[in-house]
Amino acid sequence: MANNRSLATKPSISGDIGTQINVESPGRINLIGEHTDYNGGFAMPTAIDKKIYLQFQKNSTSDLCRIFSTTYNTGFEFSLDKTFEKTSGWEDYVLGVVNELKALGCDLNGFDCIIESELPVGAGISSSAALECGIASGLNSLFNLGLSKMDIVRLSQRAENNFVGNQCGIMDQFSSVMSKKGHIGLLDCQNLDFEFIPAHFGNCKLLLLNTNVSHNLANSDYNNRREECEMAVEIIKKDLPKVNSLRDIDFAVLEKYQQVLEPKIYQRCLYVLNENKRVKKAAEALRSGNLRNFGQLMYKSHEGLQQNYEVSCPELDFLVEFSRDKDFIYGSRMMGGGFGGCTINLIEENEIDPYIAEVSKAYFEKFGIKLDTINVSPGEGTIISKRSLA
Ligand code: GAF
Repeated sequence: MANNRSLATKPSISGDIGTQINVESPGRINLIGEHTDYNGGFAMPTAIDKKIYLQFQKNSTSDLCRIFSTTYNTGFEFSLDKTFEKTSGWEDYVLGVVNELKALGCDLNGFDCIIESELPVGAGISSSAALECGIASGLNSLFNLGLSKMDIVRLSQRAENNFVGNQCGIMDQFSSVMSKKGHIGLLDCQNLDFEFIPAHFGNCKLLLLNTNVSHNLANSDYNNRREECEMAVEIIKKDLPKVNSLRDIDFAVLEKYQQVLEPKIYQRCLYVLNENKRVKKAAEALRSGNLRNFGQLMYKSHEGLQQNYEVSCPELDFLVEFSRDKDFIYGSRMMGGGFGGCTINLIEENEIDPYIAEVSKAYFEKFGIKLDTINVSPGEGTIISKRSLA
């Protein structure tokens, strides 16, 4: 097969050919604004201090590429000259990016890449976007391709849309590359404005609770939500040709179409419009330091995702409900695409340890599943460094 021969041993990036490129490619969190990105709406993501680390070096071949993950002690190799076959594994994120680079006519040669990850897979903190953007950034530097950060964001998104088959929006790739340490971004997904708001959370911290479930229809259900929103836009556009996304309609317009749209589709649209409104309020709450208000908006976001957008699951709902009567938790909601993964919680720092013990016990008693926890803070977007080898 052309692209998925396994590579059992780590290639040595030892130092005899040219330059070594090191990339730190972070995962992301999203405080509020879920499933709004592909609807041209608003979100509040940031990169985090947990990352994928990648090392790149040219090898002496014109087309052999060797990729090795030290985290999973496995690798694969592929030839640039051959057509890539999909594997349905992590390899697809690498191959998808290389495919997009080839489609742009980039001049690539054989290379070796070693990957180490501290991002759990399936937790909803975008290990996939981190891998895509890390590969794209590393190859851009290694082969002097001259791509801008925005080119890298877009081609990584295309890799996921075209090769992996997940019709994701731009939020994950954008925040992994563009974030600023210590800030939350207010991302306008229509014109890609990114306002940095200082992440002043007072005596609170951000805590992720990983359900450790990933309900297996995640990709198809995600794509299906996107299609439902696009169907609504198509219908409304017939009368209002300037409408290109749900961002272009307001509540009054949506009300007019309530009888025309299927009830489920109307419900999806209503969620998106409400969520956009919440994000703007949340940005204002963060700017003015009103964290209680911010937290309440997180809870409302979860309710919308659970009831109207229907992308939550019992495990996520349990964790959010469990937090509700705790005064030291300001807000809690599912994060990311849904159907599993993490909740994000704004919680008073000195309550974190006892809360983890309490919620982990309750979660295990209910589902028989171990709860994982991840402390996160807003980190810098992609960091690239070069080392010249003698
Ligand atoms: C996933 C997607 F990749 C993002 O584009 C976004 O839509 C998110 O789900 C939901 O907000 O992470």
